[in-house]
Amino acid sequence: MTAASIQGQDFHAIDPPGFFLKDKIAEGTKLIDENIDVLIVGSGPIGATYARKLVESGRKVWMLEVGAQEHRTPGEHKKNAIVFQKDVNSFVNVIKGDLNLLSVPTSKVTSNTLNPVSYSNAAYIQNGQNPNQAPHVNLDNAAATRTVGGMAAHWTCATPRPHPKLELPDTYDSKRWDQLFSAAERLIGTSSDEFEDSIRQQLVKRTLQEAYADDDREFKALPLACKRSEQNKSFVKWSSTATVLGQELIDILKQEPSRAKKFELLDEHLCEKILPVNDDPKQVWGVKAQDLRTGTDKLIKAKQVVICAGAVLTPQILFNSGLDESLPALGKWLTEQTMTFCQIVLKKSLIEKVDKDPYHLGWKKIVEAHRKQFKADPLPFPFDDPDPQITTPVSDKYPWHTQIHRDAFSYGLVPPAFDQRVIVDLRWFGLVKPVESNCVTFEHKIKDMYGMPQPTFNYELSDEDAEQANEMMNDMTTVASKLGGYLPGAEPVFLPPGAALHICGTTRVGTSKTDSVVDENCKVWDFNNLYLGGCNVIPTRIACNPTLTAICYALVGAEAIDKALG
Ligand code: FAD
Ligand code: G3F
Repeated sequence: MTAASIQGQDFHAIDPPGFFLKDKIAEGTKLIDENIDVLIVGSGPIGATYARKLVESGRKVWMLEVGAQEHRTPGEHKKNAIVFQKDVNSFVNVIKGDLNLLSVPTSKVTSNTLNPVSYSNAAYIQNGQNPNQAPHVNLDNAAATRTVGGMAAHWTCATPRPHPKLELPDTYDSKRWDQLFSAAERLIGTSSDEFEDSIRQQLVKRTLQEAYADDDREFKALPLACKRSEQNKSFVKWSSTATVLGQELIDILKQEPSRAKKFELLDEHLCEKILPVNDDPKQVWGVKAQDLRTGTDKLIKAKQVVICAGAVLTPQILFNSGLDESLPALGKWLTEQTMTFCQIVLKKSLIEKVDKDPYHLGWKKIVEAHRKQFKADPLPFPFDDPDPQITTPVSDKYPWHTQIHRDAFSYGLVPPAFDQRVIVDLRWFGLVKPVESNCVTFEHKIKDMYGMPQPTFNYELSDEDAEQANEMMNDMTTVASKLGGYLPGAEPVFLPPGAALHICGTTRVGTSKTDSVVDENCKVWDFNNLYLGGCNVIPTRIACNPTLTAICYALVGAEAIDKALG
């Protein structure tokens, strides 16, 4: 049972309301005044960071999440189910099912082969599409995951630190950043060791280190937020919102609802807008939310409000609250990485090397044991040999982030004819410079399927970024050629814009209201008690996976809120 069952008072009993709301208050609206210190919108890893820190400081925290709690442990990574660890391929369909595209241009064409008796028309808005989205400036694959845990319910867990010169924002000095990254890595559980014992990890790493020996290029373990089980070496526990919340907060959530609870999560609750205090527009009174199961509106009072609803749905809530005019940078300066992808089948010559144990890493013994048990297996790799997880980080000469690994995503399903042990994925992520005109705007009249303003993208690469994407593609194919030949159907491609799911900048941190939305503490300009979190606050171009950096900002935000609460 969630706190939704704590009865709010009927709205008409409250006099005077104390907040500003233009909408007509629907009958049956509940007013919730539970002496909440901090109300967090969004249960992804960033909302969880705020929650963990603030509950630890003794604050009373409530969290709203539009998605459902699907797992008995709130925010658990779905890949921690053994079925997906046995077959990572099948996880592709989970991701596909969870990602909801944010802006789909309206297709005016129905099918030419439709039986002429059937109903057919080019409706104004069909299937949640967006008639105002120009296809050539769309972020076609930009999506949101609406579930308790957010995208971290199925993320890859890659948590590298950004390059200090090429990616890292100058919001804090290097000492402060270093402290923040260490704290963020502890919170999410980043490690570079969990795949190091794998034969394929060692084989791929050594092969590339040798191929680039003259170039001084670094190939190393991809930092991943996960932990290999001590009892069962083939099981990896992937970090998620549940990891960030920690056992104490999860235990609190499992308790029965009561006024004394320090932490509460209301799932299937849509935050529609923030409500300013009646006579003080700098002060937020609370939020207007909708309980999607009952359709009841709830007006929830809180001393501080934090919105961590993802890089597009966070500015959506601010827009819906009428803040687009007072926050001129809202939705602007959007960056999304360019992305290239291919999959290779490992070279015969590399696989044949394994028996000989050329690097004296103890492969011989492992292979012999495997061969003894599985005589018919032509491959030397044990079935539970962990997948390779390697990166060659952003550098001056190669200014892109890379992942040479196995990963499930909504693309890259390996055909059953191929043994997955010989497949390696290559994903390259490019830097894109923030420009004001790259943005997400919101429609006043068109609503998404949750009744919120429809997002529309306007996103174009500069010539310089396009050139760099081309170089990045060439680099990926060169690295691929050292490892093997392309898996048929997975030859090198540029993925559709938005595929990285690393949108940043839409509510960026800065020093003035004209070109940013929040200050260095993640507090919204002109507000006393409204904070934001997410990759949306990252103001710089960034090629590596941005969530770790977003956690750093949330740590700063949580500290500022705690201080403000006194
Ligand atoms: P989210 O995780 O998006 O959570 C926001 C939450 O807010 C959602 O649960 C949403 O339902 C909720 N919400 C939205 N609107 C409302 C509303 N109006 N009311 C109430 N709730 C609302 N990043 C990395 O750094 N490394 C990786 O390896 C990596 N791998 C990824 C792999 C995949 C397949 C995907 C899809 C993403 C990956 N990412 C990765 C991106 C990463 O998951 C996100 O950066 C991260 O989850 C962002 O956290 P967040 O809490 O800001 O937002
Ligand atoms: C991204 O969002 C992640 O950050 C990567 F780590 C992951 O490999 C990729 O999605 C999958 O395309």
